Amino acid sequence: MKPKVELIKGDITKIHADAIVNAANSSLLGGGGVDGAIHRAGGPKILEECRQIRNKQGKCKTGEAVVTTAGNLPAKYVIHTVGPIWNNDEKKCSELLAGCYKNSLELAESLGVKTIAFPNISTGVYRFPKDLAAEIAVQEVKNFQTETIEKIIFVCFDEENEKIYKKLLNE
Ligand code: AR6
Repeated sequence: MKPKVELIKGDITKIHADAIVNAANSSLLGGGGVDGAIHRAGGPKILEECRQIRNKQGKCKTGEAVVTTAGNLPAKYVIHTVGPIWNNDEKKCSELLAGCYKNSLELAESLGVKTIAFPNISTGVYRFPKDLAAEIAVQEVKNFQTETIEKIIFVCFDEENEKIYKKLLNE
């Protein structure tokens, strides 16, 4: 099945989807940016579940993903993935970012998720170049083979990302 791919400009905490993805850090204990927004809007239950995951498996490695429920958010699940911090090693950073999308999608598939929303992972504090990050995100989403996911939403918070995704998705 080929999922529908959509672009929305706005705040991912407002999205009604089965799963929203969080651009977390390896501590899983929250931070700023979209991570801060998700924990603020979702309430303490998400952090509590993150703590339990940490107690069980330790930190979350870059490129990997874990899941919690979504607390007070309109989604069912939050998939927390850890993007790479951009360091000019384009090959390595690109592989790790691709892993974030692929592992999040695989986790979503295993949960029977039909709709999933992604923020622009690593393009904030982690300084990944936005053009390259968008190319990787769109490619991973388009390559993904799925039986359950019907819709994938890219949620762009800033205008620059919105422009980049608009152009890429119209090609
Ligand atoms: N909804 C959707 N996208 C958002 C929102 C929102 N409410 N708020 C920001 N963005 P960042 P990173 C966009 O910095 O670069 C955190 O402290 C933002 O415009 O949130 O992966 C974590 O704990 C940008 O395009 O995540 C980590 O320590 C994108 O989300 C670190 O930041 C990602 O920006 C992760 O850095």
